[in-house]
Amino acid sequence: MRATCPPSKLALGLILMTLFGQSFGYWPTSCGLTVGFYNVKCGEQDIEEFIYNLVKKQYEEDPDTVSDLVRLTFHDCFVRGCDASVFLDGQDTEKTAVPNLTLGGLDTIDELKEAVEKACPGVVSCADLLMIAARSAVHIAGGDWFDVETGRRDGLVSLQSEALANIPPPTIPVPKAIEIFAERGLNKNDMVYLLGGHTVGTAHCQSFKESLYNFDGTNRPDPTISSALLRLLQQTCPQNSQVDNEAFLDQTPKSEFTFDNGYFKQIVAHNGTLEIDQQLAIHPETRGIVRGLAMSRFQFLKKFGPSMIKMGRIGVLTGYEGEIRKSCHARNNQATMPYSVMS
Ligand code: HEM
Ligand SMILES: *[C@@H]1O[C@H](CO)[C@@H](O)[C@H](O)[C@H]1NC(C)=O
Ligand SMILES: CC(=O)N[C@H]1CO[C@H](CO)[C@@H](O)[C@@H]1O
Repeated sequence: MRATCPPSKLALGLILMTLFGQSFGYWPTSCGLTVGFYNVKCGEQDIEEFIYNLVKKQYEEDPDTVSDLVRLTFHDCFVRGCDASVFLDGQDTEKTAVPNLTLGGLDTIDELKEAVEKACPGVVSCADLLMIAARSAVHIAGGDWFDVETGRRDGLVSLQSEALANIPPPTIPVPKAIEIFAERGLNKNDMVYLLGGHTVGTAHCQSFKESLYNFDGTNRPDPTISSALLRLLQQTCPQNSQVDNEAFLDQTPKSEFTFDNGYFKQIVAHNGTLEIDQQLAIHPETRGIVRGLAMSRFQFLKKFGPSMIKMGRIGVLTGYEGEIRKSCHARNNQATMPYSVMS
């Protein structure tokens, strides 16, 4: 997978920026992506603002919108790059993988795409739509604004096996997590900032039940979880119940769908819902960064956007690669080839 951008493209981007940046009305940045790629492509319509307003309405109706969209960017970008492959329907596509059983926001994306197609048909890729929508949601939920890079095209391939191999389980050890982020051009700091995405949303019992009753095969709970949180999570997820309830990732009351540093404050207080959350605050490689963010909301909000931009560069398709899908859950020409034979 192309984790980072080839330097030649970056250099070319810089030259183009100097020569033509002004006249095109956008700044080429890197990986063939640019800030404001759609500026002159939808007539009078400012498509980023158009998407922002739709997301605002959706968030007001259902605050899950922010957690759904932010998590989708992670699942899209970590599997085959940010190419909207996470949305494709079909047998054995990414979203049929076990970690994807709980992915929300697919309807939200369909609604956004339909509206965008009416306003500016055939122009905006699903991969860019997701990034613009997630940035909008973060800002609406209290986070800092960041200028997203755009110009991605949509991929034609989506494989369940790749989702299974690339989406880390909640029990992943911190050093292993650092490794898989590094393979994608994201350093340890980026990883911690991005995991700050867990300041919004929920997890299902199946994602943390082992920590409550049989941590690491010990037949005991995770000894590092605070007793107050352990009690709450055990109530939410009784040992012998098959019901897959949900618990908040950020335990700060009234902050479950607000973009702030509440998550970092909570994990420092041993209140991490997932094992990875709990470990992030404990492991010597990451605990210093976590403590810094727990002390400064300003610092976290400032750092999150730039790391999202970096994640947004993973394995992107540009130029004549891929396609601009009309509907996010299907390739434009479904008849051409079965998903599994393409590469
Ligand atoms: C080592 C890396 C990561 C692991 C192991 C991990 C794991 C998980 C798990 C197990 C859940 C709960 C799923 C469920 O039970 O419903 C979850 C939720 C979530 N994750 Fe992560 N995650 C990681 C990184 C990220 C990153 C980089 C982002 C985004 C920047 C992110 C954003 C989210 C969000 C927003 C939710 C809440 C979703 C909802 O409320 O529906 N995660 N994550
Ligand atoms: C930890 O979480 C529990 C359960 O939500 C809560 O009662 C407790 O106040 C939290 N601790 C802190 C320091 O906020
Ligand atoms: C959201 C989504 O597509 N979920 C799918 C996850 O996988 C199961 C079976 O593997 C499908 O039935 C779900 O539709």
